[in-house]
Amino acid sequence: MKLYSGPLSLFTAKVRIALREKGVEAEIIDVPFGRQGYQPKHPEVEARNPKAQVPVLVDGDVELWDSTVILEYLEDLHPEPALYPRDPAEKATCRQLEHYADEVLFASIFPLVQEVFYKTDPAARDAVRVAESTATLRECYAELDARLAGREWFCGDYGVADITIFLCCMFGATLGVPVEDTTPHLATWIERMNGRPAVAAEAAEMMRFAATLPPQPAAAA
Ligand SMILES: N[C@@H](CCC(=O)N[C@@H](CS)C(=O)NCC(=O)O)C(=O)O
Repeated sequence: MKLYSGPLSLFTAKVRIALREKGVEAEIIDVPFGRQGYQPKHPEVEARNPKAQVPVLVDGDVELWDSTVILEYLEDLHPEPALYPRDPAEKATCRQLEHYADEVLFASIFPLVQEVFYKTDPAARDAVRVAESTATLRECYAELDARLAGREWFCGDYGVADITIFLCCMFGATLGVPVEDTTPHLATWIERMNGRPAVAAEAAEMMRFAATLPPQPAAAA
């Protein structure tokens, strides 16, 4: 099994954590990535994904793109330990929360990626855009906090919803919007997530890679 992987790709990290949790060996092939973004595109990713994005999983004749599709394939192939609830309603809720994290939570983080990660010089950032995204992200944290009240994990046992939401919160924190004590259920859940070896190992690896990146190149005069 081969995984075309972005070292700092949140969507690939979902798959890497699932592989670790399930103890599945895969050859991880890092695509080019830096402060210039995903350029040049890896030729195998361009050839196998019409959207030319990571992650892409190749397992013999099976070629898959999109983290959600890949996670479901891994679950069918290696049902234990389960990362989705078995109960249909809980499973649908888990998928819904994953979709929420991918499409809503991440949408409030992406402007921060553009303003904070890609523009290492704070003077170059659009302060209004940063403030608006920060406020939207904090609203999302408050909604997630309310949902977690009285629960250990987001739906049933630990699983895909937790992994996906955690990665968004981790990105939020590294981009200047950490989960704070004002959302205590979410803060406690983050600690619980950090206590999982697969999650901690993935987070440490991403931080190590991020530390190797030079600041953005100076603009040409
Ligand atoms: N819905 C897709 C999103 C994948 C995605 O956005 N991948 C990013 C990296 S996190 C990418 O490859 N970006 C490069 C590009 O869009 O050109 C998934 O869940 O896999």
